[in-house]
Amino acid sequence: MALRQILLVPDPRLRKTVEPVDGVTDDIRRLGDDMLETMYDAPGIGLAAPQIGVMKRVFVMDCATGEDEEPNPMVILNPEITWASEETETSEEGCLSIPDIFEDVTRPERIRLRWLGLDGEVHEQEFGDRWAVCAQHEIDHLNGKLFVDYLGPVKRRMIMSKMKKVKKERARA
Ligand code: K1U
Ligand code: ZN
Repeated sequence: MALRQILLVPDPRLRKTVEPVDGVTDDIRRLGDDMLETMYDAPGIGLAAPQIGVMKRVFVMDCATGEDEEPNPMVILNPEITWASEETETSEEGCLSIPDIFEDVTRPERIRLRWLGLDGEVHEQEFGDRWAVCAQHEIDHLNGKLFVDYLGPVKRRMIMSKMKKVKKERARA
């Protein structure tokens, strides 16, 4: 397993719609392992492949809270939302590509997700709570969308200009 570098905004790769995977191969299994290691190390509760520069429809997530839930790492290939609730919920989101910024985003409260698993089987399951929020955030990444796109233009521009400075500082360090 290897830690991968997480891209920061602005980066054109974070604005692309990425391609489905053809199937489960050793490379895809390795990618899933690397993404989980990178996500836990960050630390985060999700990570999408384009965030490490891999332009494939793959994301990982583990929204189990350390206190009362066992770790539940999930590797999700070619996800599709097959149903979303009319009820919405607003919750605070962060992004490993936009570090140290947390803002409220409103999304459907529950979703039904269909995906290809590393076992080669198609799975379908309903998600709520943090799992639903995280899956929607990660699928947005696969379509080149970021959580700041849900904010007003003034807030979004402030965040993007702060991120340009952060990237410059990190490049100098
Ligand atoms: O996709 C990403 O950028 C990862 C992101 C996922 C996410 C967080 C919150 C709401 C929706 C999606 C993160 O994991 S940011 C870090 C974070 O939320 C966190 C880190 C440590 C412990 C708990 C949460
Ligand atoms: Zn993100």
